[in-house]
Amino acid sequence: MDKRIAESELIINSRGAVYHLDVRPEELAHTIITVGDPDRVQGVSKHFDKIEGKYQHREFVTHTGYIGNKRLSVVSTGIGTDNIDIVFNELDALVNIDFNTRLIKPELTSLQIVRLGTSGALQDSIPVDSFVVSSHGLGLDNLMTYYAYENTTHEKQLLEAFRGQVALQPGGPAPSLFTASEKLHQHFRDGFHTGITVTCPGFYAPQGRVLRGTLSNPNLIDNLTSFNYDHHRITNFEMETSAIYGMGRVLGHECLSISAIVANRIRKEFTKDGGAVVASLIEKGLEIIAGI
Ligand code: R1P
Ligand code: URA
Repeated sequence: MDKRIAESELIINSRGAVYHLDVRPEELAHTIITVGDPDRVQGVSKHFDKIEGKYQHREFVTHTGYIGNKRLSVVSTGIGTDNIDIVFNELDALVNIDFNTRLIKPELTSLQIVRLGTSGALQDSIPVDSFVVSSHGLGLDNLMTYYAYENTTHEKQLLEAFRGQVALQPGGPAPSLFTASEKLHQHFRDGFHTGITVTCPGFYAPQGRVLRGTLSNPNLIDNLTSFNYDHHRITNFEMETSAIYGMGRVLGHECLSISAIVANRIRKEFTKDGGAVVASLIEKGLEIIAGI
């Protein structure tokens, strides 16, 4: 069987770079920070001691450089799990597919990937301007239904409890759930809340926000907030984490998602200075990541 990956499946541009990211294999570090907002990339790379290269195509901005001897890339994903599908397949291709032969490399590389994002808290006890590490990503989008993967026994138990406790709208999503990389999570305990992060396919109705549209599932937030299984609670909402953890499972990368809490949906509060809390998350996150 021809194992060569065709030009239509893995698109490499005239620069020899992967299509959406416009990054070449040698331009990517093996420790990667992902951020949603393209402008946040510079907010991370300004802390680098040396910048080796800057690349951009569409909303995907990548800066690669060094903190001390540690080589890092920071990549913006834009918003949503559909973008995570693109970014993660291309990051994986950059390290695990030979761009000359178009064959999967015999020795695979496992990347370390940490998301530094923003999020809304679903517990009264998690105030704005605090930080949450996602112990699990629970997807209410449908991205992971397109991939084959195995859940652990504990993940299956959590999913079963979720299906029993949280009613979703008829014809709604098939929830997916994945655990954070323990190798990365162990470095992010002090100063972080920890819990299950729910990943939504939108910012408004999918996160229970009402402006002028009417919700099909008005009890969603209450049910998520009161979910409890084996001391696991849902701490927050955002739009990428479950796909990051899911794609990490499928492709064999170590992934962790950390969020600055900019909104508390229970107290109905919003941060007074989103820039400051994100800047503080970046500083704290980089200090830890540079030392791993
Ligand atoms: C919505 O405003 C966006 O903010 C959050 C959500 O996940 C979504 O991407 O994360 P970022 O600030 O990292 O983009
Ligand atoms: N990002 C989200 O997706 N939701 C919030 O409430 C805040 C940030």
